[in-house]
Amino acid sequence: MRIFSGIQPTGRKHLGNYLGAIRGYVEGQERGEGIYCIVDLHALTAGPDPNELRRSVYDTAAILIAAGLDPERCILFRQSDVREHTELCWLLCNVASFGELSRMTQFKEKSEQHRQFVSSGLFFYPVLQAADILAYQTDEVPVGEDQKQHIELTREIAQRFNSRFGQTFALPVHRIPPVGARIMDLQDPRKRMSTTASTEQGAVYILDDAAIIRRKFKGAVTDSGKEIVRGADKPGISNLIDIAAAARGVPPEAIEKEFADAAGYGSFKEAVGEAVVELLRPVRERYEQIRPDEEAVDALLSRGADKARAIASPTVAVAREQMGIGPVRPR
Ligand code: AQP
Repeated sequence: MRIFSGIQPTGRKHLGNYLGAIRGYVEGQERGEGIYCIVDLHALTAGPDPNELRRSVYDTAAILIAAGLDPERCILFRQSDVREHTELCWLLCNVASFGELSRMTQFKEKSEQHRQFVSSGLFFYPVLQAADILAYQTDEVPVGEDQKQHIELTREIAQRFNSRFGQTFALPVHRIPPVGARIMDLQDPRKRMSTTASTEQGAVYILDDAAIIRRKFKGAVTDSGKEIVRGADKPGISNLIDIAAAARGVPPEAIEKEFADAAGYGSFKEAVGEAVVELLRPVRERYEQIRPDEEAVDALLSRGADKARAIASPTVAVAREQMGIGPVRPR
């Protein structure tokens, strides 16, 4: 079982990233061969400051290790260190259609956000993601719900490539956690908690300290009524129930039962905040020990890249060959 996933570099990874994806990475290294990549090339699509981008790769690596990734048991690396990703991306661009890329929800949403300059990098984002995944003959991709459409596109591209040029790529499936696949913004629970679109109060960051986390939950927007139950007309409470369930590792029904007699939303919000404080505290503490030693983090990313390259390179060589790239070979 080969498990692969990529994550954008930033020191501001949020609770959605943690519950929707990072916990799945950690669990993945128990079940199979986990390969995890910090996607600095994808991050270029947001036009980051170059020095900030470089540093944020260390921030993310330290967060992932603090959350439980063990570089001795999985492969953790920086995307740009393995050039095979960009080469395969270009090969796959010729197999992905303009129409299907135009229909990607993330592209439509982000091009709205960056209306003054929509880069073609943003348009090709899912093709680079497909290259990341397919280069490793991936079986499973742990992601949050927002990435489901991109994984479906990856399968589509792989199938098309295989039928046009011959069997080359494994077809990956996405793995979405049963609870926590779509954590919503605390201030606007109809919107996904997001690094770029959420306000400071709407998102809880993995590195927020306990007082800030408590304050954000205290101020979380709730709904009319008093019942602590999930429902389409209760997006705020439904989100808080899901967060509490995911943080404590119990089904949402158990949370509804536990708080069935609660006097109101106030004490429930406090309890959810407390569960998240306890969940994130050890991660933040380990992060503080790991992050200062940039040389050590760099060395492990670079060892990870060597291991990743050794896996990706033969697949990309086959893809080149199948497409007719390179010299004529004697039969
Ligand atoms: N709100 C969320 N709930 C559950 N999972 C989520 N993920 C993102 N938001 C939520 C999952 O986190 C993983 C890493 O995401 P990413 O950093 O590569 O970027 P993203 O998916 O585009 O989401 P972000 O971090 O909020 O960034 P922006 O603001 O740029 O969209 C992915 O598996 C994702 O599904």
